[in-house]
Amino acid sequence: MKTDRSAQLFLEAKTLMPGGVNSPVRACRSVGCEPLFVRKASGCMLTDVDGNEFIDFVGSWGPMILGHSHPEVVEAICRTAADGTSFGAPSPLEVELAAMVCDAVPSIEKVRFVNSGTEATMSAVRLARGYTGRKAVVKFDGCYHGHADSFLVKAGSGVITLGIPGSPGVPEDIVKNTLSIPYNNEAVLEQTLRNASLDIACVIVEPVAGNMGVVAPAPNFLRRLRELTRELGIVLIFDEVITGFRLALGGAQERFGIIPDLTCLGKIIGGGLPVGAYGGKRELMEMIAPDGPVYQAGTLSGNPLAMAAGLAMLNIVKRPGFYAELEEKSAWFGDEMEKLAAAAPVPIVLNRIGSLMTCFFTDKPVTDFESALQANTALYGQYYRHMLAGGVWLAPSQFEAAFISAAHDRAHLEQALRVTESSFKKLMV
Ligand code: KE4
Repeated sequence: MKTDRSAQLFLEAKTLMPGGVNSPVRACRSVGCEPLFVRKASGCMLTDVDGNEFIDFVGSWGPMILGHSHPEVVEAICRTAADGTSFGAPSPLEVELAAMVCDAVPSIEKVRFVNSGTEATMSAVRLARGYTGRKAVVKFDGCYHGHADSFLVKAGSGVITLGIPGSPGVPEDIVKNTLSIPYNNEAVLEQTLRNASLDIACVIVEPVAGNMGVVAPAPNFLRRLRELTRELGIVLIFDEVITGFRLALGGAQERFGIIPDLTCLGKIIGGGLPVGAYGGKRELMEMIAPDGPVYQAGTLSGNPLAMAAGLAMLNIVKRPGFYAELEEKSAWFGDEMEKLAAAAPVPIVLNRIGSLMTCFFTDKPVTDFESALQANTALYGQYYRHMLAGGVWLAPSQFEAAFISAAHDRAHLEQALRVTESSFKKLMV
């Protein structure tokens, strides 16, 4: 595969930006190759600057549930841009998108738009601390909630991909208020939350983990978490930046029937433009300035261009049958992948929920961070490189998700299965 132009761009990029990228995982360090630079994308296909084409299973890490350059999304962006992109003043489109989010997400009575998932989660934690007057935050090993200081404790995604233990620059007295405990472990959860000395403001959780690779909640885990936090007056925050509008119109909380106090959103609600959001019960959200004393602000929050992209995308995903069709296609693909994994020369465990999946190169079930870390990342690197050479674009990390979109048709998925079969056969321990 010709990659001269990407190589040239990467050389220049590295002189201008840390690692030559604007987000660490894109540097492809953990899969033993240099990143390819993308020129354009349409539907489920990406085209790099050397003209190579790939079936895309990253989808910009989740936003592209419709596939790239969906005509209705592009049209909405172009039409809106002609009237101005950001005013720093209220505009009708944010009211429309807020109404749609409040209508779709069971826990959200009021919502505040921000510009990224990180802003959403850090603001939700600040709100929980302001509401309860308590300091401690409980998160789960392997879950990633963005790069705000208090979350960089045993975090997933790029933090574990790059083997960064936490991060320099995060003062000890910030992270001393963050407790990270094992995902899916009810006993440790109960013991921790009942430890009154811990002064816990909130628990933040990915209701389905996507940042240690895909790990579903154990059957009773979310229910127990909801019961305990309600009993102890601890704010329960669902970080649905990945799962929101992905696993159902109402996200994981609709799929599992567990309603948190606050929900964080991102990715899909921006239609590919930078949008995050946090929302929840009126009583909590009215603590946020200017109604209440908990401060949070943002120059580009709610800007009409991003709102228009999000509205266009949500107007399509809320159409009857959208999730049923995505679910059926993903289940079929997952079943075919299971067959290939069973026939592979190395042990592979496939975790899938809805249109999210991860192939773990391990022989044991992956139910938490500890078991995810048993995966053979060198084998994942081989898999990644074979798939890329075969024209399939995967997450450049064992600890991420693959995303199926509405744009992945049967022909593309069958092609991806053929490349997977040949890639699995080439794997060598
Ligand atoms: P952003 O600040 O990157 O918009 O969102 C942070 C975030 C919060 N919560 C969850 C559950 C997330 O998955 C994320 C970001 N996801 C990663 C990939 N797993 C973004 C990719 C990247 O960091 O480049």
